[in-house]
Amino acid sequence: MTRTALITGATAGIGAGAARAFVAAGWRVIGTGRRADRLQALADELGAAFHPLAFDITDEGALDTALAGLPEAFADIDLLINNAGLALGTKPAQDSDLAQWRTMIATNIDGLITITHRLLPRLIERRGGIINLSSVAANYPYTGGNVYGGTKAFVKQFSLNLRADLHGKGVRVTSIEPGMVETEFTTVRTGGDQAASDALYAGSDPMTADDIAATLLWVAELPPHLNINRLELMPVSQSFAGFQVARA
Ligand code: 8X3
Repeated sequence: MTRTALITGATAGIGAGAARAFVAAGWRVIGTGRRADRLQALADELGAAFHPLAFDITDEGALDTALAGLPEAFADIDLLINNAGLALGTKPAQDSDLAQWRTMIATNIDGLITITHRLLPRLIERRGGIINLSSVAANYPYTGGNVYGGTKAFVKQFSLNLRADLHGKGVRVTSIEPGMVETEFTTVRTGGDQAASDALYAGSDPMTADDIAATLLWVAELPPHLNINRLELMPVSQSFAGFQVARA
């Protein structure tokens, strides 16, 4: 039986890679995002198995209208991949822009919980699954991570708490916590600084959107009695640094 995945943030990066991987594996995919032209390009590429659904995840009314208008062939959603999210800013908290903090919370937390809340009844009915894109930033503090890391820690803990609430319902929930993946993530974070993005990834052999897409598909296609609770991934070139000490 063909299964249907709804992937948020499918206009680029991990979300677009996941849309391609899931369609190639025989899934139907609903790809959501703000940029209708990018979703349409993906629809042109992937054909009838892909349904573009353009709306802003921070706009609850638009989200409801979009979900209500799903064609019948895509209405039975088996898997929600909460991928939409962003980091804005690299400055320490004391120099950060409050508006950027609020935008991250609106997308990474408010948008994610809203679509999850809306789809939970269908996912329970179909004994489906939820895969949430958290980050290594949920697990390790770093300078400039402030609210971004806080939102990703929320996503991780929300995932684990969903597991507890969904106990016995047959619904799988997974928190995926990637480290460095080369996508538009850093150009978005730096307000379009391509040189900063190139410098960050240069020579580091970072993970790719396709690496994470393959991981998402693996998690989704595991036998139904298995649940990956949390999965943290890094490129081999990325590891941990120590504490810092301020001296008088
Ligand atoms: C961001 C992960 O390692 O690029 O979610 O800061 S990292």
